[in-house]
Amino acid sequence: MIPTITAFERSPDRGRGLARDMRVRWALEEVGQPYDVRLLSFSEMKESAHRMLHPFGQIPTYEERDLTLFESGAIVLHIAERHAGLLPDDANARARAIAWMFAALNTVEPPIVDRAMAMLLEHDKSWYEERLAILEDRVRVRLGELSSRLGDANWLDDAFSAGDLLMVTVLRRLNGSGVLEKYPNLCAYVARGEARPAYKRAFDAQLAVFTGKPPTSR
Ligand SMILES: N[C@@H](CCC(=O)N[C@@H](CS)C(=O)NCC(=O)O)C(=O)O
Repeated sequence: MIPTITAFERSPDRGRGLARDMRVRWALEEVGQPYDVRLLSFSEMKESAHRMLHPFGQIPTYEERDLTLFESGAIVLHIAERHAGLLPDDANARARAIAWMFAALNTVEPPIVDRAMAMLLEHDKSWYEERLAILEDRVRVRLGELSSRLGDANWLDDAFSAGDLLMVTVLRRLNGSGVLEKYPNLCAYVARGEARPAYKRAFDAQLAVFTGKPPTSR
């Protein structure tokens, strides 16, 4: 059965791969699983029909037979556990890859999202510049630590895994910000992720929703 995910009918990022359905699309593309997409307006996301699937009225969700999931990390983990290609076979390596999934969403993403939210919602406040500096420092601390750990490796723990998939989608939020660019190995890491054919197919599919033009990379 083909799973169905939900995505923005009109994504605020204009389909540039920042909405969190991108992670799910990318994971599905990596494992070669076709999927359907149900597009939702902001008001539809808050209606009770969607809240039955997602208690917080957000995207993405994932439906497959009698299973409904929310939270992009949980969905990617589910896909990675059901298909080969996103988690190593070795039990210890698999546990480490899952640790990187949590690290991406729980340790690296929060300061990056806090910075983005401040830029979006607080830019007119008198204390904005001061707060932004604090938030950027927090991002820099995490990037510095991640950069040291990655070193000159291609991926976080040997082969590409769902941990890298999530980490790349998290770091991409900083593309062009001038913050990520201070860490050349992280920029190269993100570029490696973006160069994967599965990433490109997922990106094109998400962009096509916004432009209304069919994806080119299939
Ligand atoms: N932790 C959740 C976050 C989901 C989330 O923030 N989704 C955004 C789109 S990327 C959304 O639906 N925003 C609209 C809203 O919250 O009203 C996940 O990873 O799935």
